[in-house]
Amino acid sequence: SQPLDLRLPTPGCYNDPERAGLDAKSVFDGMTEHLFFTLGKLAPTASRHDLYMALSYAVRDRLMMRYLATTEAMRAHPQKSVAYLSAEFLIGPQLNNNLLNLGIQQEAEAALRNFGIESLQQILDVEEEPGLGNGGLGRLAACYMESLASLKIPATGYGIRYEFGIFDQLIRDGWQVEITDKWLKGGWPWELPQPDEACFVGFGGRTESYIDDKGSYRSRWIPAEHAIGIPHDVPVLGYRVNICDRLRLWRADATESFDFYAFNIGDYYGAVEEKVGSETLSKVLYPNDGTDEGRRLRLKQQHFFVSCSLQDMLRSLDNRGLPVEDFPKYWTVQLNDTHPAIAVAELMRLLIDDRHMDWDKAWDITSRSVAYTNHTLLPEALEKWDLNLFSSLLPRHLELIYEINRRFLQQLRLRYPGNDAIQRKLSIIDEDGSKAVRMAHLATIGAHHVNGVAALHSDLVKTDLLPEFAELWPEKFTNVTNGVTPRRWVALANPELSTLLNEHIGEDWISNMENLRKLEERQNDQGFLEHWGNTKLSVKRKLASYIHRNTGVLVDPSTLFDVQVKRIHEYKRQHLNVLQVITQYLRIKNGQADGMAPRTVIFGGKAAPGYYMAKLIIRFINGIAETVNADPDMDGRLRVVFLPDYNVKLGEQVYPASDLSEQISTAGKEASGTGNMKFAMNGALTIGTLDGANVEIRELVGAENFFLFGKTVEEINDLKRSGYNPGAFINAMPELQEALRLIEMGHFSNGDSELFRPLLDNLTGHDPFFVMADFADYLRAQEAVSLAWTDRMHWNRMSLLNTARTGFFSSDRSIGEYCENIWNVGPLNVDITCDVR
Ligand code: C3B
Repeated sequence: SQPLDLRLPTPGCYNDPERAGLDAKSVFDGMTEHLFFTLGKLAPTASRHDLYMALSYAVRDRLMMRYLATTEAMRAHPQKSVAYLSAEFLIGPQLNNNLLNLGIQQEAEAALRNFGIESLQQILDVEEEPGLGNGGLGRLAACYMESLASLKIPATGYGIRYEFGIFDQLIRDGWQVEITDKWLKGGWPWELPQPDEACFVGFGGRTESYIDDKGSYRSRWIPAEHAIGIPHDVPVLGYRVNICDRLRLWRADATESFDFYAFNIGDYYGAVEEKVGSETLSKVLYPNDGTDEGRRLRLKQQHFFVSCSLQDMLRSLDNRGLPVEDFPKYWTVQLNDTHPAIAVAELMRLLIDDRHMDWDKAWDITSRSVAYTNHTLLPEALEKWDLNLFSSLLPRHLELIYEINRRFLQQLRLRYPGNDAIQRKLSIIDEDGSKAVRMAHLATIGAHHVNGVAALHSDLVKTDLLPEFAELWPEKFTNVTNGVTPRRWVALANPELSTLLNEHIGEDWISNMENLRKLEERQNDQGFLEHWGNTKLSVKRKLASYIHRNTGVLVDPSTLFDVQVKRIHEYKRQHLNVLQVITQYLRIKNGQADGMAPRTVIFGGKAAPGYYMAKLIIRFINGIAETVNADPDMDGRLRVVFLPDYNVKLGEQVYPASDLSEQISTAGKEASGTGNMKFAMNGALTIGTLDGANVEIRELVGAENFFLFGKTVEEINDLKRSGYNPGAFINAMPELQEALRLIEMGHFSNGDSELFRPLLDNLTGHDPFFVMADFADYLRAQEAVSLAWTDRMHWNRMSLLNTARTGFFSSDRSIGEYCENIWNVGPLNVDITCDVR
């Protein structure tokens, strides 16, 4: 077949914006065409949603040249590509990001004016975001895809196209109410279904042995049911580059053969049931963040997307005439936590059963291709599958896992003769209690590298989580501190700050965040610091108006915006923050609030629907908010706001408008955090514990520009060992006693003294996350915050230094480290006649 001539559609347009379709007139023409032909609408009657769709299609057209050029370059000159396997990709709104990366935000705005729209924002507001993730882990995957493309690394993000993403959160009477997320209802213009590239996946059934042509015994799997995965591709454009990577999300369909069979024997309803059953596979995202639900459907989802993805990678070798043996030369497979860990067994199965490879060869290929990122130490988050469930769903995989395990345990016996304990401890099969498959062990044994997500976390993976594995294979274990993309989280989210930065240090920081260091030269420039403060204030005004529109609470933008947005979890300790707010409330009430900074305390985040304590914490925040905001004594001094339905879009409004970032998890519990980075880049100061990436943030911005408090990992462990008694801490703090007493009296629950009892019992009983132990020091650190706020120039200087010194947390740096230390991949050069400007 003729290779695609990408030069044809736009001849000679190199560096000519008009011919490249990137000028306002071309964007307008593209919109007009799509309104007419794609959407069946006439311009004068088009709604904002129509215009959003038309603009999105026009922008998508402009990605296609880069997308196809990338595919073509990879076909013509194969090189190693990253396969990022993740059950979640929390990509956020797409339109503005693509406009920014193409460099045509102004052109789009100009085009929109011809349709009577004054600002791009009016159209951006219409966009529905795909909530295909819970929180940090899913958002990290999205930042990494953006950085991969910006660094010109060929990559595919493989995941699931959930029909319903993370639920929408409403607040009713202070409680969280979950609403189904119908993100596809208006049509989503950013995906390209590719039914021609569908893959089959089996489930259940049995295995059988047979003798192959060469007379050797082999095993094969006879699944009881099948599903089809239809890829839906989302182009991922990098910042001002020609390459365009992709996100390949699998949607489950029923297999036709089964439908037809049942139909022919007259069992029409049986056929429909099968169809409904397999479509359910990609129906909904599990809304638990960091806890293992252990449900059959979830394991099915994991195997479904992993199998489709690996088949797709193998097929890409076949299509280019490359030998299967070269798999590790062309693919590096990254497991984003253990959710895709079944890949170790599935790749073995595909190589051994389908490609008839022998064990050693298949294991060599698998273990040279796969690497694993651990994102949590919480025991309840470490995936374990009940053996019966596992074998009923994936009988062939279990056989392979037994063999992987047998060989591994043999290796252990040689290394530690007579040490049965270590075998039990490291075995993939957990034999304590009811038997289970430990996915972290499977991933660790199958991977060539295992990394944690912040320096402290990676150390704890080695010392606490997998110490014996780390001793066995020290070179396998490494760290890659998380990062976030400066395009979305500064350039897009904070245009006010971006303009200031562009004017004073140039635009280079957007692709090289370390250039923000140049700001340090301005740290003693009074005029500049004032400008810095005013920029923040103008962003805070926008958030204040959002808060008023969405919650009815009026907040004063000149107060200190003290913000905690993240999933609601006991280890993240939103309740510690609330208790501190109650103390401030009491001090104001008692006339002891001299020197206290006037604050607006803002919360946002979803709780897993089955996590009772987290939902009660939301109710608690809203109870306090109601009492505080209704009390005239608090006017001008204290406001408490809970922002419903926290998501990427809302995050883009919140981070830039924050003065203080609350990163107050119990030391050792938050693997990294990434919100902490977004706040700091946007000039918020952190109040935080020595946990996750907070440690590195503090080192980089300087201890004097960070409000540290709380017990260290060692101190927490000591407390645990010596028998922690929260009562002792409570007794030493009269203010804390008073706060607890008020809660108990029903002061924040309209006299209901039972409402928050489970929370109080938890804190005063065993207090598993050491809230009481850290309270006094937290209060002290908050007083230091108040004091610092009184000297505004000094505050602005600290804020500036936070921005200047957090370039390290760009996901470009993280991805650079993965490429260099784990993946061994390099950039792809794509030549197209229409270079972006
Ligand atoms: C999260 C961790 O809780 C965060 O500390 C970390 O920054 C991010 O991952 C990204 O590494 N995490 C999550 O969101 N979901 C999980 N199941 C496990 C970890």
